[in-house]
Amino acid sequence: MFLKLLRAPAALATLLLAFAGGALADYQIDILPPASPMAQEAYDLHFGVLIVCVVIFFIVFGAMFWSILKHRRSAGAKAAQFHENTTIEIIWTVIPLVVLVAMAWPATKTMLSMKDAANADITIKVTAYQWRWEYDYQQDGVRFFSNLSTPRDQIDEREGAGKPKGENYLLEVDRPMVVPVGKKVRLLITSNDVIHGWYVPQLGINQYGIPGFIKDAWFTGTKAGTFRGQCSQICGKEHGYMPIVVEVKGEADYAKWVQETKAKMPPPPPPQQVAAAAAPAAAAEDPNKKWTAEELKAKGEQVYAANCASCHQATGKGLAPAFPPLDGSKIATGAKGAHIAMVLNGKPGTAMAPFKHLSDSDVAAVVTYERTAWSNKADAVMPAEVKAARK
Ligand SMILES: [Cu+2]
Repeated sequence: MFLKLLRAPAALATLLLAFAGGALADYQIDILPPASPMAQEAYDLHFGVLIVCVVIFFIVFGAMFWSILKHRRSAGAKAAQFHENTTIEIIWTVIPLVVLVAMAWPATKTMLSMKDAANADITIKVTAYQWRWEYDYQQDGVRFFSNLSTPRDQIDEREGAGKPKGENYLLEVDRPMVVPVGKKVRLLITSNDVIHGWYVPQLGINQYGIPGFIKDAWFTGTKAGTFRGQCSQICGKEHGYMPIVVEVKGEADYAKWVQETKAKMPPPPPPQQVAAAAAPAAAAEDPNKKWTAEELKAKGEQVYAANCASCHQATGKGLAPAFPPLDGSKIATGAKGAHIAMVLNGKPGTAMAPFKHLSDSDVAAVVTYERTAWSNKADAVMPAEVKAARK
């Protein structure tokens, strides 16, 4: 009878072993192999903490089952009656505390280094759209959209099962992000419409793209290869159709890719056009012109739009955290002189650049505009005052 009972589990175990050797070998039981230092640290933390959990599991359940068996009533055990054993209470508080701190310490270290995107070799601005990604290489001048490339007839299943799915079904794009191996890549992640998430598990990055904010993340590709991910925030009806593909290449291959991609990009606007856009109405101006407050304000609005609005925004509300609001700010509501000096000289150590290159009337106009729009001072600043303020 007893042997008969054992037979069924034995057969089941044999079946499972057969699976493990054959069919199950095709499956990944592990998480994806890490391909960046941060992903490696996350991977090590994952298994480190898992081992701690398993050890605790065996200690706790071992003690429990041993106690149940050893001190069972049928064996004649009598329950001990004691309360408030201070020593035991201290021990069972201190041990878990030590275990928790021992796990939190390396986890916090990893979290902090994940956020340290300083000293990067390459910076790429990543902008999310419904439903695709845009990559803008800050140093190399390459900028393009990356779209899902899985054919629609593999996706549509309105009539029958559709075409057979490809190997990288819904995880393939027309133009992947390409980066050189071994270089620190800083990503500036933002969004154009709703919240998206730039998530590539093997690179150890899962970062929200939030409209109006720029969040940074970094990775260093430790090995060449193709790494795939997806948008990780439900962002609308085609959320599942905005995959991410990152190709990590050798340095020479990367340089070649930059050249080829640049050649395919639309030509930049001619320099005269850029200069004209940056300084409207900078053309020949009578230096002795007598300005009215209204004229300065109107001109200032143009100068502001061309030079200031990209950071401080057209509304004057700024763009947190790098670009403070002007609306009601200390500078806009404070003394004229400090305001003029800020525009002329900028603020060292911040994103505020000096605007010395603007003409006296441009600076006077923009200061007048800012003070009229975002302070209740409404005082006009004349070009002569700017001239006097220049060193
Ligand atoms: Cu999305």
